[in-house]
Amino acid sequence: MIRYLTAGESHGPALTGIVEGVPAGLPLTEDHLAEHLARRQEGYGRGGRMAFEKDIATINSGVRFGKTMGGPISLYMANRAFQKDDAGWPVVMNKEIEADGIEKITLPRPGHADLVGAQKYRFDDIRPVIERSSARETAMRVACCGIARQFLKHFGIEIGGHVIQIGEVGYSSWDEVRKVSDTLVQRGAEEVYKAADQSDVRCLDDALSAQMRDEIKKQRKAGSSLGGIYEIIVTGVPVGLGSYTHWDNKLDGKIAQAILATQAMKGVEIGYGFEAARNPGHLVHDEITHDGKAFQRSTNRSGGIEGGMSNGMPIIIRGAMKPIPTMLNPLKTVDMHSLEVTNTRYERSDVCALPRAVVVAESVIAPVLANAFLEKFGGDSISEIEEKFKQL
Ligand code: EPS
Repeated sequence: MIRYLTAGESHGPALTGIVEGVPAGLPLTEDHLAEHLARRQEGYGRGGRMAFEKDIATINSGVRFGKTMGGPISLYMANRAFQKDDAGWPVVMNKEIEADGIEKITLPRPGHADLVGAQKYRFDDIRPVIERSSARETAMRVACCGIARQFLKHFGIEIGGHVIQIGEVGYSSWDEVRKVSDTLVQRGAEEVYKAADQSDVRCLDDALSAQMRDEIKKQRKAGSSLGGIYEIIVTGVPVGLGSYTHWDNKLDGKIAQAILATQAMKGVEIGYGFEAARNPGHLVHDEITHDGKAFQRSTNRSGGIEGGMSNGMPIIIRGAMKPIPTMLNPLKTVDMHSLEVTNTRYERSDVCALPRAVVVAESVIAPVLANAFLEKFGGDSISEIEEKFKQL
């Protein structure tokens, strides 16, 4: 099974990742990881930091002659902000004593990990919480998950996402969202993300893209921030990934966990999701057909998952991201030291990270799908897995 761990702080020297459980013989180079890392950095609404970070993951172990060796793969990614923005970090990293002149951050931002993180770990300074809870960590997540994504691609499974709503701006109705989604699955997920990448808000509709940009501009001026909804499509999925036999084997449950475990995510649905709750059964379930070769479904309202298992139809996931808690226009908070009621203080941030978060969401579900695939067709090497997969 593929497992990964990331380490590193937002303004520390680097992010590190370890990915284990990748079968031997998978073609893998730094260039394979670079594609999605670069995509994650593009998007309207991003903050100043993305102008100078150039995320490149260096592979330090587990790969030889461009192929995995079956052992742990370690990745390294430098933070350019380490030089540019000291944040007190270079000075205090390897000292046991508290350095003079390093200002403590004591104003927790509503909606952020700041206050609870400081309470939980008994910090009198929010800085350590900010550093590790920051979405900077998603850069290494995309790199680690890029390996699982490369594995899935090898077996014809592609993942692609696009934005369907930013703030109030989005497709006019559920029917429209569904129609867009139905057309997209015909194109295959790789084409979906490549087409979405043509828009700097990652929306496939040009008119909507322009409105979304205006909405972000408006909230930037107002000193606020924006979230939204995205859709992720997975194509090429074989029947039977996941299982109905135990709660923790269910593919939809695992996908939901991966999405909600991503910074700022507040909601997830699969297929008709919440819409299924508003409709009677005959308008929700997908009728079963057979084309002489295989069972099919006449529609894909279940979003490719029935009973916690992939049913061979494309998997459709929608995720909701909240607006970023760091805003130019302050909210009320309480100083952790003086207990004085005051305003939050602004730190450099993105106004809307949703277009970039789509790439993170595409990435985090890759290990989930790869593991469900390995559970069914698993082996120690790619050639062994290929043999099992061909028998399907
Ligand atoms: C982030 C704050 C900003 C973002 C950062 C996430 O960084 P900074 O505080 O240095 O301006 O740019 O995202 C990234 C650096 C990234 O690579 O995604 C936060 O507080 O979560």
